[in-house]
Amino acid sequence: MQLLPCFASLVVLLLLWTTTAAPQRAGAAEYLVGDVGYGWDSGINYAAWAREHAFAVGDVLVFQYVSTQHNVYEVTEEVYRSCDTTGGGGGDGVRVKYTTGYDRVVLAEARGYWFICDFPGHCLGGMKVAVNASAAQQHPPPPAAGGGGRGVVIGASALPLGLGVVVALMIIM
Ligand SMILES: [Cu+2]
Repeated sequence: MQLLPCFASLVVLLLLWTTTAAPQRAGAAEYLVGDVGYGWDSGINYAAWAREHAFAVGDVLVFQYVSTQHNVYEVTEEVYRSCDTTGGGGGDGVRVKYTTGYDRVVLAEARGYWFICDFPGHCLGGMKVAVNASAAQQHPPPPAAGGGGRGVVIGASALPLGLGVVVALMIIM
């Protein structure tokens, strides 16, 4: 009769062990803006796309597009709203211009980022995206150089520990 609760605790312990020792996703995330099949193009709701993700410092945005038809300007929030890159109030509000057709933008700082396409009419037509990179680590930091990943290390050390606890509990019961 004592077998059942003992077995139950064993299952619980094993579950605890596997969840805590599961390999973690290391490093920053990379996001293809607009996702596969769409990319950076006209007629896509990038506000909806951005809402689906939680961006953090170190993450990378990839803009994929036909370079003769679009470009990517990182701009101020003001220009993002007005779509006016001609420079109404002093500076033109354009931080960086990307034009290769495959641009990787690292979100290096914890702040808002605003991107538009500067081809005539595209920004006004909705080809713009705003993301906010949070300082809080959404992902574990990348492993140190040469390391094979934290998950492996944790798993290796947790295995004997987890087994030890299970065995000890079985003896007690
Ligand atoms: Cu465009």
